[in-house]
Amino acid sequence: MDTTGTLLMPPAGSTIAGEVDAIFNLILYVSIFFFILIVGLAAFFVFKYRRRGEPGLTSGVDHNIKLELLWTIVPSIIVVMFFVVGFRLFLKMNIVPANAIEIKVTAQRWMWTFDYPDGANSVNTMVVPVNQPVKALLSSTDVIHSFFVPDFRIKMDVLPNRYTVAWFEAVRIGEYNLFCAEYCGKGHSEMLGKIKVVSEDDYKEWLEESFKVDESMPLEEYGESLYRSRACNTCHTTDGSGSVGPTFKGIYGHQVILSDLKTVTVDENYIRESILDPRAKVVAGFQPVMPTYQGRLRDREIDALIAYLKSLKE
Ligand code: HEC
Ligand SMILES: [Cu+2]
Repeated sequence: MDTTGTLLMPPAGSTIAGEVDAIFNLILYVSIFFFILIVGLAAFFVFKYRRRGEPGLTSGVDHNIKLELLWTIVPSIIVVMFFVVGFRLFLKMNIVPANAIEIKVTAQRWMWTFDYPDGANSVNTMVVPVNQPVKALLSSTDVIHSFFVPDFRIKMDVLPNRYTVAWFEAVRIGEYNLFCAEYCGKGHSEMLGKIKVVSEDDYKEWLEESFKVDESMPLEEYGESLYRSRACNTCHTTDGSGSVGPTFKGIYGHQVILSDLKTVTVDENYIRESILDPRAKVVAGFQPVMPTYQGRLRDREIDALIAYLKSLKE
């Protein structure tokens, strides 16, 4: 397997990537060949038949059947060939192997959430086993995003109110970039994820671990890890500086002014409500862009986040 990559693309990292590259290169080189041929001939004839002195007699030749047949049939065969190889790969990229592991991928401004078959989940890092087909079942909670993994040569729109599917089989252990390839607002360029390809055993172990850690960690510490793993940090800081959302520094016990100019004191219930139903009370001066975590955080996780916010004193 070629692992050097090209000027345009990183090394092929999935079973279909090599074929995508082959077809891309085929079309690219055939196009370059004809570009040079046609533009070269056009330039040559412009020069050869340029006007010289007084106009003479015009040539009586108006067409050439053989030449016209040649330049109609040859390109037709070439484009039909492109269609056939392209369509075969298109089918391959769209028909998900029956033994694929299904992982639910949820896009929202501006993060990715992954839900695995047996209840584990992760944010912004998708963990998958190597040499195993993986079906990503995609949907969005807000606007259109796009699931793009250059190493795997897959890109698929992620829509609200509709499911789309992308599948891949990674061929090498490693970490690959996941981009959102559809402009989705202010944080679009930071909507970065990773696809972590691990061995079959490591994958199983990871699934088990992901349940264990949170039961044993102290709440405050667990909350801090959730603050990062649940991507709260993409919109909230803990050092007092402003971001998309208000800073968490010293927030607990503070009075906040809401957009309807009422005042509330930040306590456990307010934090809980802010996480589960962010639009119920919107802080004055901020856009109501926080996604709801309803159904996405367990009670212990919410408790942990509350404990963590409490610990961020001024
Ligand atoms: C996409 C950006 C975004 C993400 C991600 C996000 N928030 Fe928010 N959050 C906001 C914005 C904007 C506000 C202010 C507007 C509002 O109240 O809805 C806010 C408000 C809050 C408030 C009320 C703050 C105050 O000063 O009264 C809390 C608490 C909160 N978020 C907690 C969280 C937690 C916990 C997470 C992670 C689990 C999180 N947020 C993830 C954008 C975000
Ligand atoms: Cu996006």
